[in-house]
Amino acid sequence: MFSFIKKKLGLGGSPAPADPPAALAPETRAAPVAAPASAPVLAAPPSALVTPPVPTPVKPAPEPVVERRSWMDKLKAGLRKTSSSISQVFTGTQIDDALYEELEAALLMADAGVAATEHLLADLKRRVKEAKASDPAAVKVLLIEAITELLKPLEQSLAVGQHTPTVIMVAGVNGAGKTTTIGKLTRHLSDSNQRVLLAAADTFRAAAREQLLVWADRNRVDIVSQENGDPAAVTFDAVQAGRARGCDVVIADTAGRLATQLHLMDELRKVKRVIGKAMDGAPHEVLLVVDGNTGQNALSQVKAFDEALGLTGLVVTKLDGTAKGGVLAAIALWSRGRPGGAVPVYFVGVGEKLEDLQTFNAREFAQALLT
Ligand SMILES: Nc1nc2c(ncn2[C@@H]2O[C@H](COP(=O)(O)OP(=O)(O)OP(=O)(O)O)[C@@H](O)[C@H]2O)c(=O)[nH]1
Ligand SMILES: [Mg+2]
Repeated sequence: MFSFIKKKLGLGGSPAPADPPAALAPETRAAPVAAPASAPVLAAPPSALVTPPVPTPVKPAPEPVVERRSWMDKLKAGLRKTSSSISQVFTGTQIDDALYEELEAALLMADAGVAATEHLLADLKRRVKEAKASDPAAVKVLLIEAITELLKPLEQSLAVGQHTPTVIMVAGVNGAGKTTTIGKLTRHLSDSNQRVLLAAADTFRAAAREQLLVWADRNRVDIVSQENGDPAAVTFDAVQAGRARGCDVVIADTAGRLATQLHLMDELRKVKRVIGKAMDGAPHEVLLVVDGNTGQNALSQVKAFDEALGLTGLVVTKLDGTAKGGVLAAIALWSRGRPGGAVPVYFVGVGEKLEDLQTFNAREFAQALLT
Protein backbone atom coordinates (compact mmCIF):
# COMPACT_ATOMS: atom_id res chain seq x y z
CA MET A 1 0.00 0.00 0.00
CA PHE A 2 2.80 2.38 0.86
CA SER A 3 4.28 1.72 -2.55
CA PHE A 4 5.44 5.33 -2.63
CA ILE A 5 8.56 4.24 -0.76
CA LYS A 6 9.37 1.56 -3.28
CA LYS A 7 9.11 4.08 -6.07
CA LYS A 8 11.21 6.58 -4.23
CA LEU A 9 13.94 4.08 -3.42
CA GLY A 10 13.56 2.15 -6.64
CA LEU A 11 13.72 -1.05 -4.65
CA GLY A 12 10.51 -2.87 -5.57
CA GLY A 13 11.06 -5.87 -3.24
CA SER A 14 8.38 -8.50 -3.12
CA PRO A 15 5.89 -8.04 -0.31
CA ALA A 16 5.77 -10.40 2.62
CA PRO A 17 3.21 -13.21 2.31
CA ALA A 18 -0.23 -12.55 3.78
CA ASP A 19 -0.09 -15.58 6.04
CA PRO A 20 2.33 -15.76 8.93
CA PRO A 21 5.41 -17.80 8.07
CA ALA A 22 6.16 -21.01 9.92
CA ALA A 23 7.06 -20.29 13.53
CA LEU A 24 10.42 -18.67 13.82
CA ALA A 25 13.05 -20.01 16.16
CA PRO A 26 12.52 -18.51 19.61
CA GLU A 27 15.96 -16.93 19.62
CA THR A 28 15.13 -14.95 16.49
CA ARG A 29 11.72 -13.90 17.77
CA ALA A 30 12.84 -12.67 21.16
CA ALA A 31 16.14 -11.40 19.90
CA PRO A 32 18.62 -10.53 22.64
CA VAL A 33 20.51 -7.26 22.38
CA ALA A 34 23.76 -9.00 21.62
CA ALA A 35 22.33 -11.03 18.75
CA PRO A 36 24.70 -10.90 15.82
CA ALA A 37 23.82 -8.60 13.00
CA SER A 38 24.10 -11.59 10.69
CA ALA A 39 20.83 -13.07 11.87
CA PRO A 40 18.16 -10.91 10.29
CA VAL A 41 14.65 -12.25 10.10
CA LEU A 42 13.55 -10.42 7.04
CA ALA A 43 11.90 -11.06 3.75
CA ALA A 44 14.26 -8.82 1.82
CA PRO A 45 17.93 -9.64 1.30
CA PRO A 46 20.26 -7.39 3.33
CA SER A 47 21.71 -6.04 0.10
CA ALA A 48 18.36 -4.42 -0.59
CA LEU A 49 18.36 -2.61 2.73
CA VAL A 50 19.62 0.72 1.54
CA THR A 51 19.26 3.71 3.77
CA PRO A 52 17.70 6.40 1.64
CA PRO A 53 19.81 9.53 1.34
CA VAL A 54 16.84 11.75 2.11
CA PRO A 55 13.97 11.24 4.55
CA THR A 56 11.44 8.93 3.06
CA PRO A 57 7.84 9.89 3.69
CA VAL A 58 5.75 6.90 4.70
CA LYS A 59 2.98 7.77 2.34
CA PRO A 60 0.87 5.69 0.04
CA ALA A 61 1.00 6.33 -3.65
CA PRO A 62 -2.22 7.55 -5.22
CA GLU A 63 -2.44 4.04 -6.65
CA PRO A 64 -4.09 1.64 -6.42
CA VAL A 65 -7.18 3.77 -6.72
CA VAL A 66 -9.61 0.98 -5.90
CA GLU A 67 -7.99 0.37 -2.51
CA ARG A 68 -8.06 4.04 -1.57
CA ARG A 69 -11.67 4.27 -2.68
CA SER A 70 -12.72 1.32 -0.56
CA TRP A 71 -10.96 2.96 2.35
CA MET A 72 -12.87 6.18 1.66
CA ASP A 73 -16.10 4.20 1.57
CA LYS A 74 -15.33 2.83 5.02
CA LEU A 75 -14.50 6.28 6.31
CA LYS A 76 -17.71 7.69 4.86
CA ALA A 77 -19.72 4.81 6.29
CA GLY A 78 -18.12 5.40 9.70
CA LEU A 79 -18.91 9.10 9.63
CA ARG A 80 -22.36 8.70 8.05
CA LYS A 81 -24.23 9.83 11.13
CA THR A 82 -22.26 13.06 11.25
CA SER A 83 -22.44 13.66 7.52
CA SER A 84 -26.19 13.13 7.36
CA SER A 85 -26.87 15.48 10.25
CA ILE A 86 -24.62 18.20 8.79
CA SER A 87 -26.00 17.67 5.27
CA GLN A 88 -29.51 18.05 6.64
CA VAL A 89 -28.67 21.67 7.45
CA PHE A 90 -28.26 22.47 3.77
CA THR A 91 -31.50 21.02 2.46
CA GLY A 92 -33.48 24.26 2.83
CA THR A 93 -33.78 27.10 0.35
CA GLN A 94 -32.40 30.02 2.35
CA ILE A 95 -29.16 31.11 3.96
CA ASP A 96 -30.43 32.55 7.23
CA ASP A 97 -29.77 32.54 10.95
CA ALA A 98 -31.68 29.30 11.31
CA LEU A 99 -29.23 27.61 8.95
CA TYR A 100 -26.22 28.78 10.95
CA GLU A 101 -27.88 27.78 14.22
CA GLU A 102 -28.61 24.32 12.92
CA LEU A 103 -25.07 24.04 11.64
CA GLU A 104 -23.70 25.08 15.03
CA ALA A 105 -25.71 22.33 16.69
CA ALA A 106 -24.62 19.76 14.11
CA LEU A 107 -20.92 20.62 14.52
CA LEU A 108 -21.19 20.43 18.30
CA MET A 109 -22.92 17.06 17.96
CA ALA A 110 -20.06 15.95 15.74
CA ASP A 111 -17.59 16.50 18.60
CA ALA A 112 -15.95 19.56 17.05
CA GLY A 113 -16.14 21.34 20.40
CA VAL A 114 -17.14 24.95 21.06
CA ALA A 115 -13.94 26.68 19.90
CA ALA A 116 -13.63 24.86 16.56
CA THR A 117 -17.37 25.22 15.93
CA GLU A 118 -17.18 28.97 16.47
CA HIS A 119 -14.10 29.21 14.31
CA LEU A 120 -15.72 27.30 11.46
CA LEU A 121 -18.94 29.31 11.62
CA ALA A 122 -17.09 32.63 11.50
CA ASP A 123 -14.88 31.43 8.67
CA LEU A 124 -17.89 30.10 6.77
CA LYS A 125 -19.83 33.37 7.08
CA ARG A 126 -16.82 35.23 5.72
CA ARG A 127 -16.58 32.81 2.78
CA VAL A 128 -20.30 33.06 2.06
CA LYS A 129 -20.05 36.85 1.95
CA GLU A 130 -16.96 36.81 -0.23
CA ALA A 131 -18.39 34.29 -2.67
CA LYS A 132 -21.80 36.02 -2.62
CA ALA A 133 -23.28 32.56 -2.21
CA SER A 134 -27.03 32.55 -2.52
CA ASP A 135 -28.15 28.99 -1.94
CA PRO A 136 -27.48 26.48 0.86
CA ALA A 137 -25.84 23.96 -1.49
CA ALA A 138 -23.11 26.50 -2.24
CA VAL A 139 -22.64 27.07 1.51
CA LYS A 140 -22.05 23.37 1.97
CA VAL A 141 -19.26 23.46 -0.60
CA LEU A 142 -17.75 26.46 1.20
CA LEU A 143 -17.92 24.56 4.50
CA ILE A 144 -15.92 21.72 2.94
CA GLU A 145 -13.33 24.35 1.98
CA ALA A 146 -13.28 25.83 5.49
CA ILE A 147 -12.84 22.41 7.14
CA THR A 148 -10.17 21.40 4.63
CA GLU A 149 -8.20 24.57 5.36
CA LEU A 150 -8.48 24.06 9.11
CA LEU A 151 -7.36 20.41 8.88
CA LYS A 152 -4.63 20.95 6.28
CA PRO A 153 -1.73 21.53 8.74
CA LEU A 154 -2.46 18.06 10.19
CA GLU A 155 -1.77 16.48 6.81
CA GLN A 156 1.91 15.55 6.92
CA SER A 157 3.89 12.43 6.11
CA LEU A 158 5.81 10.37 8.58
CA ALA A 159 9.38 10.31 7.27
CA VAL A 160 11.88 7.55 7.83
CA GLY A 161 15.43 7.34 6.55
CA GLN A 162 16.96 10.45 8.03
CA HIS A 163 18.28 8.50 10.99
CA THR A 164 19.46 4.92 11.20
CA PRO A 165 17.42 3.72 12.88
CA THR A 166 14.48 6.08 13.01
CA VAL A 167 13.14 5.44 16.50
CA ILE A 168 9.40 5.68 16.96
CA MET A 169 7.77 5.54 20.38
CA VAL A 170 4.05 4.81 20.47
CA ALA A 171 1.80 5.78 23.38
CA GLY A 172 -1.88 6.02 24.16
CA VAL A 173 -4.68 5.04 26.48
CA ASN A 174 -5.75 1.41 26.91
CA GLY A 175 -7.21 -0.18 23.84
CA ALA A 176 -6.69 2.84 21.56
CA GLY A 177 -5.19 0.61 18.87
CA LYS A 178 -1.45 1.05 19.48
CA THR A 179 -0.35 -2.53 18.88
CA THR A 180 -2.63 -3.03 15.89
CA THR A 181 -1.38 0.21 14.35
CA ILE A 182 2.25 -0.82 14.92
CA GLY A 183 1.52 -4.16 13.26
CA LYS A 184 0.01 -2.52 10.20
CA LEU A 185 2.75 0.08 9.97
CA THR A 186 5.44 -2.58 10.30
CA ARG A 187 3.94 -4.48 7.44
CA HIS A 188 3.93 -1.42 5.20
CA LEU A 189 7.51 -0.59 6.09
CA SER A 190 8.65 -4.19 5.54
CA ASP A 191 6.92 -4.26 2.20
CA SER A 192 8.97 -1.21 1.32
CA ASN A 193 12.20 -2.98 2.26
CA GLN A 194 12.61 -1.04 5.46
CA ARG A 195 14.17 -3.20 8.12
CA VAL A 196 12.05 -2.91 11.25
CA LEU A 197 12.72 -3.97 14.83
CA LEU A 198 9.94 -3.96 17.41
CA ALA A 199 10.32 -3.30 21.11
CA ALA A 200 7.67 -4.94 23.28
CA ALA A 201 7.77 -2.25 25.95
CA ASP A 202 4.29 -3.17 27.13
CA THR A 203 5.64 -5.50 29.76
CA PHE A 204 2.58 -5.45 32.01
CA ARG A 205 0.61 -8.15 30.28
CA ALA A 206 1.96 -11.35 28.77
CA ALA A 207 -0.87 -11.09 26.26
CA ALA A 208 0.47 -7.76 25.06
CA ARG A 209 3.86 -9.29 24.34
CA GLU A 210 2.21 -12.20 22.58
CA GLN A 211 0.13 -9.84 20.46
CA LEU A 212 3.21 -8.00 19.25
CA LEU A 213 5.04 -11.30 18.70
CA VAL A 214 2.25 -12.40 16.37
CA TRP A 215 2.65 -9.19 14.36
CA ALA A 216 6.43 -9.61 14.33
CA ASP A 217 6.12 -13.20 13.10
CA ARG A 218 3.58 -12.24 10.51
CA ASN A 219 5.81 -9.47 9.22
CA ARG A 220 9.00 -11.45 9.76
CA VAL A 221 10.76 -8.74 11.67
CA ASP A 222 12.88 -8.90 14.82
CA ILE A 223 11.44 -8.15 18.21
CA VAL A 224 13.05 -7.41 21.53
CA SER A 225 10.90 -8.66 24.35
CA GLN A 226 11.47 -9.63 27.97
CA GLU A 227 9.24 -11.45 30.37
CA ASN A 228 8.44 -9.15 33.31
CA GLY A 229 11.05 -6.73 32.04
CA ASP A 230 11.22 -3.05 32.70
CA PRO A 231 9.70 -1.08 29.78
CA ALA A 232 12.59 1.37 29.69
CA ALA A 233 15.17 -1.43 29.75
CA VAL A 234 13.45 -3.30 26.94
CA THR A 235 13.33 -0.17 24.83
CA PHE A 236 16.96 0.63 25.56
CA ASP A 237 17.96 -2.87 24.45
CA ALA A 238 15.85 -2.57 21.33
CA VAL A 239 17.37 0.74 20.26
CA GLN A 240 20.86 -0.60 20.83
CA ALA A 241 20.03 -3.77 18.89
CA GLY A 242 18.50 -1.67 16.12
CA ARG A 243 21.69 0.35 15.86
CA ALA A 244 23.93 -2.72 15.96
CA ARG A 245 21.95 -4.41 13.23
CA GLY A 246 21.58 -1.37 11.03
CA CYS A 247 17.80 -1.41 11.22
CA ASP A 248 15.91 1.35 9.45
CA VAL A 249 13.15 1.71 12.01
CA VAL A 250 12.71 0.73 15.66
CA ILE A 251 9.15 0.94 16.98
CA ALA A 252 8.42 0.75 20.70
CA ASP A 253 4.97 -0.41 21.76
CA THR A 254 4.06 0.82 25.22
CA ALA A 255 1.34 -0.22 27.65
CA GLY A 256 -1.92 1.71 27.60
CA ARG A 257 -2.38 4.28 30.34
CA LEU A 258 -4.51 7.22 31.27
CA ALA A 259 -2.86 10.60 31.42
CA THR A 260 -4.19 10.88 34.96
CA GLN A 261 -2.16 7.86 36.12
CA LEU A 262 0.80 9.94 37.13
CA HIS A 263 3.21 7.12 37.96
CA LEU A 264 2.51 5.51 34.60
CA MET A 265 3.06 8.80 32.81
CA ASP A 266 6.37 9.09 34.67
CA GLU A 267 7.26 5.65 33.42
CA LEU A 268 6.54 6.79 29.88
CA ARG A 269 8.79 9.80 30.31
CA LYS A 270 11.48 7.45 31.54
CA VAL A 271 11.10 5.29 28.44
CA LYS A 272 11.58 8.39 26.33
CA ARG A 273 14.64 9.53 28.31
CA VAL A 274 16.22 6.11 28.10
CA ILE A 275 15.72 5.97 24.34
CA GLY A 276 17.70 9.22 24.20
CA LYS A 277 20.49 7.56 26.17
CA ALA A 278 20.60 4.64 23.76
CA MET A 279 20.75 6.99 20.77
CA ASP A 280 21.39 10.70 20.66
CA GLY A 281 18.43 12.63 19.34
CA ALA A 282 16.02 9.70 19.67
CA PRO A 283 13.13 9.10 19.78
CA HIS A 284 12.63 10.80 16.44
CA GLU A 285 8.90 10.34 16.61
CA VAL A 286 6.58 10.17 19.60
CA LEU A 287 3.20 9.05 18.33
CA LEU A 288 -0.06 9.11 20.21
CA VAL A 289 -2.70 6.65 19.08
CA VAL A 290 -6.18 8.02 19.74
CA ASP A 291 -9.46 6.15 19.49
CA GLY A 292 -11.69 8.31 17.27
CA ASN A 293 -14.73 7.22 19.27
CA THR A 294 -13.66 9.07 22.37
CA GLY A 295 -14.95 12.41 21.09
CA GLN A 296 -13.76 15.53 22.87
CA ASN A 297 -11.86 13.30 25.27
CA ALA A 298 -9.44 12.67 22.40
CA LEU A 299 -8.39 16.32 22.55
CA SER A 300 -7.79 16.05 26.31
CA GLN A 301 -5.62 13.00 25.66
CA VAL A 302 -3.62 14.80 22.99
CA LYS A 303 -3.01 17.76 25.29
CA ALA A 304 -2.01 15.63 28.28
CA PHE A 305 0.31 13.30 26.39
CA ASP A 306 1.81 16.23 24.53
CA GLU A 307 2.60 17.95 27.79
CA ALA A 308 4.22 14.83 29.17
CA LEU A 309 6.11 13.65 26.10
CA GLY A 310 6.13 16.30 23.40
CA LEU A 311 4.19 14.55 20.66
CA THR A 312 5.39 14.55 17.07
CA GLY A 313 2.37 12.87 15.52
CA LEU A 314 -1.02 11.24 15.92
CA VAL A 315 -2.80 8.18 14.63
CA VAL A 316 -6.59 8.32 14.89
CA THR A 317 -8.14 4.85 14.87
CA LYS A 318 -11.62 3.34 14.74
CA LEU A 319 -13.18 5.97 12.52
CA ASP A 320 -15.23 3.10 11.11
CA GLY A 321 -17.30 2.76 14.27
CA THR A 322 -19.45 5.29 16.05
CA ALA A 323 -16.86 8.02 15.68
CA LYS A 324 -18.21 11.43 14.77
CA GLY A 325 -15.00 12.81 13.34
CA GLY A 326 -15.38 16.43 14.40
CA VAL A 327 -12.70 16.09 17.05
CA LEU A 328 -10.08 16.44 14.33
CA ALA A 329 -11.29 20.01 13.84
CA ALA A 330 -10.86 20.57 17.57
CA ILE A 331 -7.33 19.11 17.46
CA ALA A 332 -6.50 21.24 14.42
CA LEU A 333 -7.64 24.44 16.11
CA TRP A 334 -5.73 23.62 19.30
CA SER A 335 -2.67 22.81 17.16
CA ARG A 336 -2.72 26.34 15.73
CA GLY A 337 -1.86 27.83 19.09
CA ARG A 338 0.71 25.19 19.97
CA PRO A 339 4.21 26.65 20.30
CA GLY A 340 5.77 23.66 18.51
CA GLY A 341 3.31 23.84 15.59
CA ALA A 342 0.67 21.37 14.52
CA VAL A 343 0.79 17.77 15.68
CA PRO A 344 0.26 15.96 12.38
CA VAL A 345 -2.16 13.12 11.95
CA TYR A 346 0.10 10.68 10.15
CA PHE A 347 -2.44 7.90 9.83
CA VAL A 348 -6.12 7.21 10.19
CA GLY A 349 -7.55 3.77 10.94
CA VAL A 350 -10.90 2.59 9.66
CA GLY A 351 -10.79 -1.07 10.61
CA GLU A 352 -8.71 -3.98 11.75
CA LYS A 353 -7.34 -5.02 8.39
CA LEU A 354 -3.97 -4.02 7.03
CA GLU A 355 -5.39 -1.82 4.31
CA ASP A 356 -7.54 -0.01 6.87
CA LEU A 357 -4.63 2.15 7.96
CA GLN A 358 -4.16 5.05 5.58
CA THR A 359 -2.53 8.44 5.51
CA PHE A 360 -4.66 11.38 6.50
CA ASN A 361 -5.90 13.67 3.78
CA ALA A 362 -7.62 16.87 4.90
CA ARG A 363 -9.86 17.27 1.85
CA GLU A 364 -10.94 13.63 1.79
CA PHE A 365 -11.75 13.83 5.46
CA ALA A 366 -13.75 17.05 5.06
CA GLN A 367 -15.66 15.47 2.20
CA ALA A 368 -16.35 12.34 4.24
CA LEU A 369 -17.69 14.53 7.05
CA LEU A 370 -20.16 16.26 4.77
CA THR A 371 -21.16 13.90 2.00
N1 LIG B 1 -12.89 -1.15 14.18
C1 LIG B 1 -11.60 -0.89 14.40
N2 LIG B 1 -10.94 -1.58 15.34
C2 LIG B 1 -9.64 -1.29 15.56
C3 LIG B 1 -8.94 -0.30 14.83
N3 LIG B 1 -7.66 -0.25 15.30
C4 LIG B 1 -7.58 -1.17 16.28
N4 LIG B 1 -8.76 -1.81 16.46
C5 LIG B 1 -9.13 -2.85 17.43
O1 LIG B 1 -9.10 -2.29 18.74
C6 LIG B 1 -8.75 -3.30 19.69
C7 LIG B 1 -7.59 -2.79 20.55
O2 LIG B 1 -6.46 -2.66 19.73
P1 LIG B 1 -4.98 -2.79 20.28
O3 LIG B 1 -4.08 -2.57 19.12
O4 LIG B 1 -4.79 -4.02 21.06
O5 LIG B 1 -4.95 -1.54 21.25
P2 LIG B 1 -3.79 -1.11 22.24
O6 LIG B 1 -3.81 0.37 22.26
O7 LIG B 1 -2.52 -1.76 21.87
O8 LIG B 1 -4.34 -1.69 23.61
P3 LIG B 1 -3.55 -1.87 25.00
O9 LIG B 1 -2.22 -2.41 24.68
O10 LIG B 1 -4.41 -2.83 25.77
O11 LIG B 1 -3.52 -0.53 25.64
C8 LIG B 1 -8.39 -4.52 18.88
O12 LIG B 1 -9.50 -5.40 18.89
C9 LIG B 1 -8.14 -3.99 17.48
O13 LIG B 1 -8.39 -4.94 16.48
C10 LIG B 1 -9.67 0.44 13.83
O14 LIG B 1 -9.18 1.34 13.14
N5 LIG B 1 -10.98 0.09 13.66
MG1 LIG C 1 -1.19 -2.90 22.98
